[in-house]
Amino acid sequence: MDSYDAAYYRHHGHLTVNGVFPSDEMDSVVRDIEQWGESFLQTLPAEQRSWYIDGGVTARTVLRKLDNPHAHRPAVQALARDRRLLDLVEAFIGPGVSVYFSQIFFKPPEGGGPKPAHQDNFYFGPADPEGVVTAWIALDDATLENGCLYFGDGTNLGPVYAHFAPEGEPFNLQIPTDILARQPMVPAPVRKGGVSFHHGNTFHCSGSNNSNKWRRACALHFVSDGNSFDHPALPYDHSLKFRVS
Ligand SMILES: O=C(O)CCC(=O)C(=O)O
Repeated sequence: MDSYDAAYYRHHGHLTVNGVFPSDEMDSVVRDIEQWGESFLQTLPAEQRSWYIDGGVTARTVLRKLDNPHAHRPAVQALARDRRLLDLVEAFIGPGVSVYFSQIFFKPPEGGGPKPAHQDNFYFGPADPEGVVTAWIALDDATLENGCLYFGDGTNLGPVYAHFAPEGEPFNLQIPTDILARQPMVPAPVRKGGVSFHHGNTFHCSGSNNSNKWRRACALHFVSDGNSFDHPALPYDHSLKFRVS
């Protein structure tokens, strides 16, 4: 990464880097998470279905997400420790990093639902907001049609706002509508094997999948050495924090 990219990230709060991983490596991660997803779905308790099942218009029951793949799947753990990725992560938050939380997002074809705008640092509540960067690894091409991410340019430089949750969805925390209305959101398409990075304060959301293609991604939420998480909005399992450099 050159100094222009690092400056772009500091100024805009996000950066897209294509070609970090080859396509065939993404295919093997997809095969692994598909297997995991099938067994997870079979044992998913009824009260957790609304959080994990996609709320889009898909006729089938499809998972929306899976949590903490870095703690459960060696294939994702290998991505988290991969130097091709860590060199970029460390350029943003310095050497000595851990994965604090991670997620697989499935966004199925023809109806995978949107993710409302939010700031990761409201969810995580870090002592040092600068020491949180998400590496969103594209397991498929992410496009305008299949629901790529959108970012609020420069919102990394502003505050973390108190989020609200819709009735019956306490986990679906989002930025208040009046604040969001003042903030243009710019699309950030990324090719399979590319990585979209965002600062923990950066407003981001994703659209619906209106295509016939999957839009799967693995988000690794990296944190700096010594950062602490004293006011998380949701319960996170600190024992799953995974030191990678
Ligand atoms: O992939 C998505 O739709 C949402 C991603 C996200 O919110 C994140 O990576 O922090």
